[in-house]
Amino acid sequence: MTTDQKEQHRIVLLGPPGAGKGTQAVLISKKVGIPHISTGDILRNAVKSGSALGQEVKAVLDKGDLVSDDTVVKLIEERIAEDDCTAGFLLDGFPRTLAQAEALTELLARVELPLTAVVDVEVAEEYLLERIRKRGEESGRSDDTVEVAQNRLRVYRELTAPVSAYYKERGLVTSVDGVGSIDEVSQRIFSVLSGN
Ligand code: B4P
Repeated sequence: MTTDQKEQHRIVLLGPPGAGKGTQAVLISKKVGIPHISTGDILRNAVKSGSALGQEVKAVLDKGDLVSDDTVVKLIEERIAEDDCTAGFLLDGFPRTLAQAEALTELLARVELPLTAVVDVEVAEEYLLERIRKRGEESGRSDDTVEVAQNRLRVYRELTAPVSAYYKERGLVTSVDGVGSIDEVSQRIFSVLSGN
């Protein structure tokens, strides 16, 4: 591995819906200088554009279910092959299932550029529902109603929580307390990424 590769950051940000992954990802990508890749943003943009993919995924997002692994893995494969990802990237909201995690491992093994860190942002459910409800009021996101958020949390417990265990077995995960101000949480994440 060259010196350049050692300094690269290929990071996955895990956590339940509303944990603040998107909020923190913007700050980390700015500080570290790597692109922020959010599958949630990519899918919402597809819905807005009215593309064939957008029409397909709208109903899934509105219910709080997960878009198919094949679709999301293909989106990520294409995105991380772009030039701006050669120096690293931050994945926010991906992988969300074990199948996605396995696909990502294979994808990165093929190019010999494994993940350098997985950060799991932990927040208790009582805070999550309140944050999501508030965001729904402010942004009007159609999946931010309490009812849909409860389904998203159920989907998280069943399908996404095992992803954290998958990376724990590989010694890659550091958990970070996601309760506190946005600034406090980012300080915790930055100290994990800088190895302090
Ligand atoms: P995402 O866009 O990933 O949304 P999220 O998990 O709800 O949000 P996040 O954790 O990023 O929270 P945020 O920072 O915004 O996914 C949306 C949907 O897309 C999914 O339900 C699924 O259908 C689909 N999808 C996405 N990826 C997929 C995949 N890989 N496979 C299949 N389907 C996929 O923060 C939430 C709120 O809390 C904000 O209002 C924020 O201001 C506030 N907040 C943040 N930090 C805070 C703090 N420290 N204190 C108080 N409030 C805080």
